[in-house]
Amino acid sequence: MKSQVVIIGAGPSGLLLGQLLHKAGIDNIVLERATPEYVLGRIRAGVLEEGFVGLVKEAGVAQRMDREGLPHGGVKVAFNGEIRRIDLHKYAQGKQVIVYGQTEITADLMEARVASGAPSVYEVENVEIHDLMEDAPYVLFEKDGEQQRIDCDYVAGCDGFHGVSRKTIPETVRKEYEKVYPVGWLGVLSDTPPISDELIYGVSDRGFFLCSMRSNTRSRHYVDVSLEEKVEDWSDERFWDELKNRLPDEVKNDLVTGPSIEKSIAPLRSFVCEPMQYGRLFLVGDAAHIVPPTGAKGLNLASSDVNYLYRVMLKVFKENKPEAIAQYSSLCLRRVWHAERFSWWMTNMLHNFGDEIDRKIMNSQLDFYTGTEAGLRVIAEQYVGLPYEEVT
Ligand code: RFL
Ligand code: PHB
Repeated sequence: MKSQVVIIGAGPSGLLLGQLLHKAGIDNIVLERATPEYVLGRIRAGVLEEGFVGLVKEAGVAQRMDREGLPHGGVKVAFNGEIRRIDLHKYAQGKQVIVYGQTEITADLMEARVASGAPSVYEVENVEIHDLMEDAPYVLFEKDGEQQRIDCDYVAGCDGFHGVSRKTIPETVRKEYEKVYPVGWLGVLSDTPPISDELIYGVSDRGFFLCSMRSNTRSRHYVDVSLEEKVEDWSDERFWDELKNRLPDEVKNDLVTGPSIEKSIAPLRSFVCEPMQYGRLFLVGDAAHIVPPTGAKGLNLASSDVNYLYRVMLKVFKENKPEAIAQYSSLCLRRVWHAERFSWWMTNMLHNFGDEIDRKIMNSQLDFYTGTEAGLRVIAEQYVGLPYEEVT
């Protein structure tokens, strides 16, 4: 087989990139280890920046998101038993975020790919990437026990944190930065109405909580738990009690509880791999970086990489400028480190890490950043997402 670009991984990064390239007439094959059902069963992000939304529109896959996505012009933060609102429209130049689940976006992208006729191979095994420093790299994989080969020009490693792409970059070339936090987020999805029409991030004496949503009838809630906790030990009743105990009095009684549809614990990690390009391989999304979910940046950062790689590929294939690939890593990493910093900072402010004096200082930070014009602008501009830079 032959293809201009081989995309490893059919998560949101791989599928969005594939759709954009296909639309631009750049042929690509997507290779995915899991089944489509498995990919769609993962409950993850829910908040999309305008940059992501614009890219999904450019890919021609925004019809359902435009219909069902919930525009949010504000977000709330609770601490000291009080709730404060960050007016995103006011403090981030009219910008907003869209609440629309990663599951839905992935389903829309999968459907669009099938309709476009662009090739995808699911349930592949033993993917290997070869000759990345040569003009003609190739990818080997097994499907139904048989090895197959794809000759290509470039490889996009969209295979998440545990994928093969990053590990293909020699250890002498790649540098990894990592921080693991001492808690995880226990998340519950339920068909219950959200407690508020906007997200509430909060910290209480008992720890962090987030009241989020997928629609006006489906909620997504989180509380932080120690890393030793097992999801099996959290009955629905125990979860709702814990959440209720963390909520400020003014909303406690508005909480509607119900059976969970999904329940899982996600670890909190900051991780970056530098560089994000090695010869003809580009790392995209979680394959290159992880942020703790507190800033809602994981998926949005993946889309910023997709944006840069797509525009670099347009330069290469449509303007015959192969030298354009040299800017990919530095363009991505600038934005990556900004999002890493924002997510790390939000995580520290909203969790009970450190000793008593750290907690007091974090509390004062929350007061400053949600209580002054200067502070509100700093949070709002980053929450809606920094703009993408131009690719030359
Ligand atoms: P994904 O979604 O992990 O997709 C990678 C795909 O690659 C496949 N794969 C392989 N395919 C072929 N060969 C191999 N050797 C392969 N190895 C792996 C995998 O099966 C998978 O289908 O990465 P992508 O596309 O870069 O997308 C990134 C986002 O998924 C991620 O940033 C966010 O979901 C992060 N994240 C969250 N972000 C937010 O903004 N808000 C959230 O609330 C939020 N919650 C989460 C999260 C990530 C979680 N993880 C990674 C465990 C909750 C969780 C639990
Ligand atoms: C979610 O709805 O799952 C969600 C929203 C915002 C975050 C993290 C997760 O920061």
